[in-house]
Amino acid sequence: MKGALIGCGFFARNQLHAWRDIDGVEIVAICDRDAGRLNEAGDQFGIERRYSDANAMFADGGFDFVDIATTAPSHRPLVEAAAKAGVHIICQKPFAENMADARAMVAAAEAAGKVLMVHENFRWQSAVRAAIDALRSGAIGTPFFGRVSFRSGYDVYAGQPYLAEGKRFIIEDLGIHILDIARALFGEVSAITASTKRVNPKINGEDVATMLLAHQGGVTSVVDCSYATKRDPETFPQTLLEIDGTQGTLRLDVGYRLTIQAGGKSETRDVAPPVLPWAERPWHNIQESVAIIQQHFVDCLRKGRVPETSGADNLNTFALVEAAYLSAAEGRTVKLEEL
Ligand code: NAD
Ligand code: 89Y
Repeated sequence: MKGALIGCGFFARNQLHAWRDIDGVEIVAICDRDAGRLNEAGDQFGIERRYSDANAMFADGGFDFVDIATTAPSHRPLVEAAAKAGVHIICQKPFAENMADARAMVAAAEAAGKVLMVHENFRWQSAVRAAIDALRSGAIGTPFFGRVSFRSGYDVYAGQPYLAEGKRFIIEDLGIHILDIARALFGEVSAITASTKRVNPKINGEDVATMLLAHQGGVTSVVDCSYATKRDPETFPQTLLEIDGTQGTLRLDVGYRLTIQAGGKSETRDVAPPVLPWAERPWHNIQESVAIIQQHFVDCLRKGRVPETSGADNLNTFALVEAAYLSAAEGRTVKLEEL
């Protein structure tokens, strides 16, 4: 299976490492408008075909899928070009800049008969996945309350300076993953109430968001995110979980410790992710999930299955982002059917 990658920036390095480790997959071409980044990635990963223009790369072809690792403004034109070129697609989050673009991208891939997966990797983190599996196996009965929490003071702006510049920040960039985990755990959402705040005066968007979700299946969850939390231990990039069910409780605590209490017993497991050979702490958690989601994409293509985080699935996560901003702006609960 041959692939091409567009966007050789901060995060793409992880994706290129992960592709190199997947059996039977080769990245044969890369593209970036920035010549320095393009050549650095090409030299590091030994990729000869290099393009500054994605359309020229699509015209030359010779690959089965494209991995779009650019930021959101370029996603729609690149996904549409990929669909036109007849290749399968992985696209980074945030999937789009608005719902209309997101829906158009899903429609373009469907019309071309190609697989479109969003690189929504947090639900694939091994610690989070251990919690999802335990919950789905009925370990604590039927859940009725959940808290999905990400609070940190880590300097994300150093590696990703654009995060400090946008009008929107934490919900669109990070909350999107945490909302997606809430969906993976508790199902679709009927209504959301959100409040946001900017604590760091040096950025333009919000760096704190607290969201209350009413899930269709009856769970109430709190999704809280902060990049203004100065605390020891610094837990970046761990997502913490508190889930109460009819038969017990599940907690994913700091240090990747998963505790399940049910039937009078308490079991604590270490679900820490491995540090892959090319990974480094504290990013190893995210980096491992990149390898897992890319393997999932390849497995789905080989078996003719729809990826768990397909473009169509991600419309519901992206709708939560839009609904959260609307709720915070208008100071009201937003029903998802409004979007
Ligand atoms: P970046 O700005 O460092 O890199 C993006 C690169 O894309 C740049 O080098 C830019 O020149 C190139 N580019 C943009 N538009 C292009 C176009 N039309 N054609 C060719 N090249 C183009 O950004 P980043 O920090 O690497 O983030 C990329 C995406 O990855 C973002 O959407 C971000 O949210 C996402 N991200 C995801 C995770 C995750 O865990 N899933 C983590 C970090 C970042
Ligand atoms: O861009 C973000 C992401 O997707 O994961 C963490 C991050 O790099 C900073 O918030």
